[in-house]
Formats: sequence, C-alpha cells, structure tokens
Amino acid sequence: MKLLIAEDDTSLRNLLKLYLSRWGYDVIETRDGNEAWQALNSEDAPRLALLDWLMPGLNGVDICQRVRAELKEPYTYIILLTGQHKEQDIIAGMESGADDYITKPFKSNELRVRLRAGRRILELQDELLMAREILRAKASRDSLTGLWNHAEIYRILVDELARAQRERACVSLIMADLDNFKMVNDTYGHLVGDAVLRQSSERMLSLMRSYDYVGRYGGEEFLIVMQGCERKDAEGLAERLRYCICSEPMDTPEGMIPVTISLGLAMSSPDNRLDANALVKAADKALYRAKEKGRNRVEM
Ligand code: GH3
Ligand code: MG
Ligand code: MG
Ligand code: MG
Ligand code: MG
Repeated sequence: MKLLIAEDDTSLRNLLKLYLSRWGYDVIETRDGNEAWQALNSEDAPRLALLDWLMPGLNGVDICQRVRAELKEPYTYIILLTGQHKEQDIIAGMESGADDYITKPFKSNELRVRLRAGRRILELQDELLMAREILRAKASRDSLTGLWNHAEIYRILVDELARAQRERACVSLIMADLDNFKMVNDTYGHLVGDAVLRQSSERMLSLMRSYDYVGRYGGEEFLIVMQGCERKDAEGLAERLRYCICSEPMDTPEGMIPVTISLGLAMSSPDNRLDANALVKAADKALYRAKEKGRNRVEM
C-alpha cells in the first residue's frame, strides 16, 4: 500500500522510510507541505499519509484541512506525527481533520499498529464504496429482464432530449407492447410469462446499437430511445424489433410459444420539439393504433 510521508527533517524522514519500507509500504517521500499536498491531490494518490506539523510551505494542519475540504473520495487517512504535544495541539490537530495523532519521539511499534488501524478504516470504506456502486447499478435495472427500469429509461429519455436540443438533433421513441400477453399468462402460467418477457428482452437487446436504450416501462411494455433524425432508420429498427419477436416462437418450459409485439413510434425533431411526457404520449397513441389495426405491426 502507498504511503505518503511529509517530513522536513532529513534524518527522521530516512528513519521513517526505513521502518515503513520494512513493513511493506510503498513510500512516497516529501520534504514540505506543498509537495505533500500535490502528491495527495494527484491521480492515484496515496490514501495513507503521515504528516509532520511544522514544515515549509503548507503545514500538516493546513494539509488536513485542505484534504477534508477538497478531496472527498476516496478517503485519505491522515496521521499527524509531530513534536507538538500539548493537549490543545492534539485537539487542534484532530479538529483540522487528522484521523490520528502521534507525538515525537515516536515508538516504532506504536506507529506500526496505528497505521494498521488506518488501513482497516480504508478497507471498510472500499467495501462501502463498492456496495454503493452495486446498489446504484441495481437500482436502475429491472430485476426480471436486466433492462433499464421505468424510472431510469424515463431519465435517459429526458437526458437525450436535452442533448438533442443542444445539438439540434432528433430523438426517436418506440413504445412496444407484447400482444395478448394476458393469454400467455392465463394459458401457461405466470412463470412461463416471465420466461417470455426475459426472452423478448434478450432478442430486443441484441438488435440495439450501443447508443440506443431499451427499458421495461411497465409489465409487458418497453420503451426504446434512439438518437437520430432519419425516419426510415427509426422505422427500420422498429420493424426489426417486431420481426425479432414474431419470427421464431419463444422457447419456454411449456414448449415453443408464438408471440407478437406491437410498436408505436414518435419523434422529436428541431422542427417539432416534444418534451419527454409529450413524446411518450405520442408513442403510446401510435401503439394504440397498432393494436387497433390488428397488432403485430408498427405505427407512427
Ligand atoms: P394487448 O395486446 O392489448 O396488449 O393485450 P395484453 O393481454 O397483452 O394486455 P393486458 O394489459 O390486458 O395484459 C397484460 C398482462 O401482462 C397482464 C399481466 O398479468 C401481465 N404481466 C404484467 N407484468 C408481468 C410480469 O412481470 N410477469 C408476467 N408473467 N406477466 C406480467
Ligand atoms: Mg518539521
Ligand atoms: Mg394492455
Ligand atoms: Mg400487451
Ligand atoms: Mg400493456
């Protein structure tokens, strides 16, 4: 693990380096506060720091304050190692944002275990950050299909519309809904219905370009957000989506089940800007027409 030392006293710095290297740390030496701050504020900075208080440039307490104010994540664990040993010094040092405080002359065994305690804190923080990442990723996905969920696909649509407006571009939206899906459930049961939903999602995903988005908007209803102005591109994709569902029956535990899908297409363009709500409504209307006209078709 990388560890930063900031110490202006050369012999003490060398002694520290000797110990720390022996304990397995990858030591970064700095001689003054400005150098130390730069190292802590760099790419891939050390997350464990052993700071002297009195040294040229920024002092150890200044650095603590600056780290806490400006470097939020990942956390930097700071130990002040200083000759200032009065009670009010310790209080001021800890209040500046230090995690621990050791007075000189230091005892090497004590330093070793205090550093180990710091590493434990950093490991816990890493676990928390990872858990938060996983939760975030999960919170935006539909658990059955792995597609973007209702809230996320709507958020994506809002973002894409804002971007399209800045870039004077278009956004196309497809609302798609499996046909007579209630009958699949009623005939084969809910689990088979779920299998059909998963397989339909997989097929649709396999057609998507990297910059298109497909989300599960409701039960058996999907939203597909596409960039681009070409009506025939959007219609082409909608038609391919329709075809990928009906071309082969779904493979389920209850056998092969034929399924079809209806799709409604709407577009927001520089000549006719729609907001997310209006665009969803327009796609929904088009979908309704596709249902009325007999299902398994695209309308716009
Ligand atoms: P239409 O062609 O007009 O869309 O008819 P439909 O039967 O597909 O539409 P309807 O709205 O009448 O029924 C939708 C069905 O989708 C009813 C509901 O039980 C089912 N459904 C919704 N979510 C899920 C799900 O997560 N799993 C399963 N298995 N079924 C679901
Ligand atoms: Mg000093
Ligand atoms: Mg319906
Ligand atoms: Mg349906
Ligand atoms: Mg529906």
